Amino acid sequence: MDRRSFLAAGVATVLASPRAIAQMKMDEMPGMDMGHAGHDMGAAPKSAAMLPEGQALRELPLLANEANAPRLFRANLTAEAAMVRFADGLDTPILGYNGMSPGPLIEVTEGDRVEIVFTNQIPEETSTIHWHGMPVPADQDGNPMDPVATGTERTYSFELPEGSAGSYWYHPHPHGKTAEQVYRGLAGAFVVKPKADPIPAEYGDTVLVFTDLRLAADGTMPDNTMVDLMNGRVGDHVLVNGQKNPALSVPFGTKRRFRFYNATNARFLRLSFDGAPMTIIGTDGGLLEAPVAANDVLLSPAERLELIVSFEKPGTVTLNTLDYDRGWMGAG
Ligand SMILES: [Cu+2]
Repeated sequence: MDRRSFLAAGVATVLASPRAIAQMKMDEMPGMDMGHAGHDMGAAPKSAAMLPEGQALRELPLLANEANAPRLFRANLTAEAAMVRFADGLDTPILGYNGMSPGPLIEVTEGDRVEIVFTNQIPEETSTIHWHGMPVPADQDGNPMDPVATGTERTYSFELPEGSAGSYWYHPHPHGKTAEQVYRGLAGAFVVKPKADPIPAEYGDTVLVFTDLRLAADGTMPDNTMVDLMNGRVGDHVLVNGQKNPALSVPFGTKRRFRFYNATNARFLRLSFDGAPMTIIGTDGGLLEAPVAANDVLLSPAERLELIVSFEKPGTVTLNTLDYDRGWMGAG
């Protein structure tokens, strides 16, 4: 056996359980509770829908650059209704960018000019594209004051300054509909590469977008409940690039670069590889000045991390989500 694989596995089911939701722990600051021993939680979906697991990890398709000029990235993104198959035999209506969720991966280089023609084809809803964390002018950042009506388009254009390399993402930000449009599928990764990358190219650059899916037995996504509105929406399945517990094979004895994106609405992800050392090399703000070795990492919603993982031995390595109590608010 000369290949080594990892499974991105395990829903931290305690986060979705009624008992956890009934707790009132306002004194615990989210993000501060790194001390307690985590454990591997099995998946226990509340719905009857079964998702296939163990499929080969889908690489996010790149958004093609249609410009043929240096330092210019020009492309089209359309927000639209689409149909996907998460569970065997069930079609799920979603919203997707260019028909897919997560949306296509945007990859540019610092210093590039970016022009994205955005078309809103969501029936009867305004939308925008917000460039999360990116240094873009206020009139280009897709804020709720700048809605794009259904059936219309607008071009977002901005220049990414030197020093802006990092892991960002894009998502809608219309008034009153942001969370819903995101959980229905509208979110994508936006990577700004440095001109001179200190990380060796042979480590690759694999983007893992974690989303949180709630699926009814008929394959549809249920609307938000009152608890969702209070606590944020937590689903039944953590997906990685739209798949449940996908597998990736890499040659052992190699190092790989990953970008983790927490694109869930309200789930804190504590992630750990069993048996493969992790080194944090970057955060929301781009590369760190010095790498930090870590046994596990915590990603709050919307947060990103860049990591190097060292696959030293043959065999299977599992990426687990560990128990994390973020402190729930509720009536119990
Ligand atoms: Cu955002």
